[in-house]
Amino acid sequence: MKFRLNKQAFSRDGYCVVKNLLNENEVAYYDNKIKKLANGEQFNLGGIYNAKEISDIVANKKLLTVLKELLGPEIFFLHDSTIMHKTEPKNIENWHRDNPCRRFGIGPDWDKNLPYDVLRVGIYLQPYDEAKSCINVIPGSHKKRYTFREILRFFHKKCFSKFNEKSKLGFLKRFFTSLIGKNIVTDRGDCVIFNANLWHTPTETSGWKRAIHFSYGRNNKHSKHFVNYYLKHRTDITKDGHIIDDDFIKLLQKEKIYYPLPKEKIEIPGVNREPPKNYIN
Ligand SMILES: O=C(O)CCC(=O)C(=O)O
Repeated sequence: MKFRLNKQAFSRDGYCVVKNLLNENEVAYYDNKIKKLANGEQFNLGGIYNAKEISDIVANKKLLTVLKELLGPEIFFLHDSTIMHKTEPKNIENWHRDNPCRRFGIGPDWDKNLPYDVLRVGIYLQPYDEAKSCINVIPGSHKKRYTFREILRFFHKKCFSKFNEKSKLGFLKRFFTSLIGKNIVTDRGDCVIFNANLWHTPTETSGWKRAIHFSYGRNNKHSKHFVNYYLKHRTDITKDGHIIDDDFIKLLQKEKIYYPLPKEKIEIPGVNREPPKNYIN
């Protein structure tokens, strides 16, 4: 099956949508497995290797074909992954980046000579009619520090960050959210691929949201830092790489998408938001 990709728009905006990446049978399979794993609870499982019945999704042939179109013939799975079974509250808007160096221009992720190319993949399993779930992105924010939307995001954060689910003026916050970012509607089987350094946020849902997120990159320093960040700095999300299941590693090796697990934690300038003293990019 051939998916239509606009590579020029992907490079400019930092995201693309692959409608119906998974067919009905695949959606039903993964959806049921996640429902069973979650057992009716809110659930955000870090480490897809913890869920053997669904971990093969990272080697889905159609997905790998699309990713190779975007990144080139040699791609690697970068070891962070989350399985989601949750509802998102009202006023959830919390734009963030997923790369290690989140402040624009600070740290090796922003090296002008090697454009950032770690990609996040979100695969959604719930019908939009049921969950009303979107991912909201700020197009172009992976490349530009200041855009009109970015300035609005700054004011949004200053004015609305204290608004919680019960705030009477929450509608104002939601109105501004729709001005700032682009709401991408997600339906059963859809896949959204975005640069890990693109501002994005989930939006509120009206029902259970089931989704799987993980990342890919090329063999370069961005992938090296990303893997090290998630396995050695963010052990709150992923457990230390040493416990990754052997069968999962064999699957990655068979598909030639295995990125070596790091032995040591490395320092990544800019990773803690503040630039280190005397840092020059
Ligand atoms: O896909 C979504 O709805 C949001 C995912 C997200 O925020 C993330 O992966 O960091």
